[in-house]
Amino acid sequence: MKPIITAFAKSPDEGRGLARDMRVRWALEEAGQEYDVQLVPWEDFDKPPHKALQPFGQIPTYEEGDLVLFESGAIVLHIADMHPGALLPDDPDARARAITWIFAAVGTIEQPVVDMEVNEYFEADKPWGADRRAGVDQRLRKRLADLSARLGEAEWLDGDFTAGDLMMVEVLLRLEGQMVDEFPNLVAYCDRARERPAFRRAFAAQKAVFVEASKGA
Ligand code: GTB
Repeated sequence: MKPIITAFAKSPDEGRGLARDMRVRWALEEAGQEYDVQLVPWEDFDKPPHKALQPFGQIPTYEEGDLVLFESGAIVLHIADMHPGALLPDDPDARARAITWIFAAVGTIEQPVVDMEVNEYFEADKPWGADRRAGVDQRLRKRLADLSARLGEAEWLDGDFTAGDLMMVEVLLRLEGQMVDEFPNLVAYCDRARERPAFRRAFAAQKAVFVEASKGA
């Protein structure tokens, strides 16, 4: 069954692949699973049809028959489960460790990344904005330093490429040209991942949506 995912009708990232449908597209491409995309305009995010799929009015979502999922990490994990051998190792311990990295990506690294973005967009002009930013930066830098130390010179976080790497790279790419550049092994890790044919296909697909949406604008 061909799943349907949702994505921005016109992504504010202007086709840079930073919105969270990109990680779902990438996982589907790694799994060799065809999919359809339903594009959602901003003004429809909080309306009933979309909110019935995503209780917080966000993208991405994932529909497969009667199954409706939201939360990009859960969607990627489901895709990995549906395609044994593509994104998670068979060995139970290695599989559990790969899933741990999915959670580390969304819970431990993405959380201060989002704090940083919120500060940039909504708090920078507040009297306390700069102080808060200093604290956010400090926490994020410590997280990246710890991740960099753990990765070391390894190719991937735990053996072969897994859904854990996919999610971690997706989070790190949001810091490209920013703090992640302080950690050359994390930059090289992202570059390696970006060379994967599945990443390239997913990136091209999301970019094509933005290019099409911009025509005549
Ligand atoms: N925890 C959820 C998940 O992982 O699925 C978070 C989903 C989420 O934040 N989705 C965003 C959204 O729908 C789009 S991707 N926001 C609307 C809302 O919350 O009302 C986040 C995003 C947006 C824009 C850029 N950008 O312009 O660079 C990058 C990332």
